[in-house]
Amino acid sequence: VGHDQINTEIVTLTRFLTEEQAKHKEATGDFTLLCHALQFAFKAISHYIRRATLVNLTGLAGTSNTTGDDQKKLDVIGNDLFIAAMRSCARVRVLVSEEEEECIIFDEWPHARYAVACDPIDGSSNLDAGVSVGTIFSIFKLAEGAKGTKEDICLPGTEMVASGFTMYGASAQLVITMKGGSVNGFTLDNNFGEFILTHPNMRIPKKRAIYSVNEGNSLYWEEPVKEYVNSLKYPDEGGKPYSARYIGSMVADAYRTLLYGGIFAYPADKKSPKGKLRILYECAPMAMVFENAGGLAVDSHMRRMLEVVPQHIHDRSGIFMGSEQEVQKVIDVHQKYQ
Ligand code: AHM
Ligand code: MG
Repeated sequence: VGHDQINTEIVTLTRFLTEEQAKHKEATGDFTLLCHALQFAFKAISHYIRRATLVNLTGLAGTSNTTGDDQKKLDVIGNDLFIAAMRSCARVRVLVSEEEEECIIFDEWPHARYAVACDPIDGSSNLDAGVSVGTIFSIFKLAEGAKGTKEDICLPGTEMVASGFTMYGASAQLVITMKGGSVNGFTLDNNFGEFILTHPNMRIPKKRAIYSVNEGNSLYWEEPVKEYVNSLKYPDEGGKPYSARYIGSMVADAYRTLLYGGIFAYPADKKSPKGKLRILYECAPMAMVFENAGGLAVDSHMRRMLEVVPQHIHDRSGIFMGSEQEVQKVIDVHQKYQ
C-alpha cells in the first residue's frame, strides 16, 4: 500500500467528541467524559459477547442444558459493566437499566448532572444463535435542582441530550446522535481499540419496500395494523409487494432500516395492549436516531414517539419507525379508523 493510500486523518470517537465539545462554548466536558465511559462499556461488552459465542458453540456440541445459564451470565456481565462505567465516570446521578427493577441512584455523585437509561444487551434471546445484539442508551440532563429520583428520568424523548445504540455484529457498530444534531456511525477497529467514524451524517432513505415486524403476532393485531401490513403484501394491481426482514433483535433490524430504509414495527396488540418494547431505553432512543436521520417514529396511537411520557421507568409502547414515506403510510391507514 502506497503511503498516499493510508488515511492519516482518522476520526476516532474520542476526536469526534472533542471536536463536538469545542463547538459548544458553555460545555464543561462532563458530557464528553460520560461518553468516554460509555464507549468503554461498549468495547468491554462487545469483547465478552464475542467470547460467549465461543462458549455457546461448545455448548451446542453437547452441554446445551447450560446454555440458558451462560446467556444469563452474559446479561449480568453486560449490565455490571455498564453500571460500573456509569458509576465510575462520576457524571451520572440516575441510571435505569432493563436488567434492574429499580432505578439506580449514585449517591456518591450528588452533583452529577446526567441521567442515563440503557438496555445493556438488547436481543439477548438471540445470543445462542450468534445473531447480532446490541446496547441501546439514552442520556438526559437533569433539571436544575433535581433530587436524584426516578421521577427525574420519566421524561419524554424530546428531553434527551443524546441517544444511540451499538450493534455487535460482524464488527461492532456504534450509532450516536445528539439533540438537534446529525446521526453518526462508528465502527470498532479492534486493532486500534477505537471506534472510527465510518458513517458520517447518516440519512435514512425516504422510502424502501422492506417491512420488519413479528408477523407471528398478527392474530392479535388491531385492524389498522392488519390492513397496513396487508397493503404491503397485496399491493394494488401492478404494484410490487414488499420484502419482509425480521431478525428479532431490535438493534439489528433498526440498523438495517437506517441504512437501507423501510419500516420497523412492534405494534401494541390485543395481547400486549402497551406493546413490548420499553420507552426509555428502546423506543425513545431509537426514535431520536431515526428522526435525526430524516425518518419518523410514532407509537401505536400515532403520536410522535419522542413526545410519549413514560409513566414508570420500564413503561412500554408500540412503535413504528423508519423511512418518512413508509411511516406516513401507517399514519394514513390509522387515520381512516379514527
Ligand atoms: P429484550 O430486551 O428482552 O431482548 O427484548 C427486546 C427484543 C428486541 O430486540 C426485538 O425487537 C424484540 O424483542 C423481538 O421480540 P419478538 O421475539 O416478540 O418478536
Ligand atoms: Mg431489550
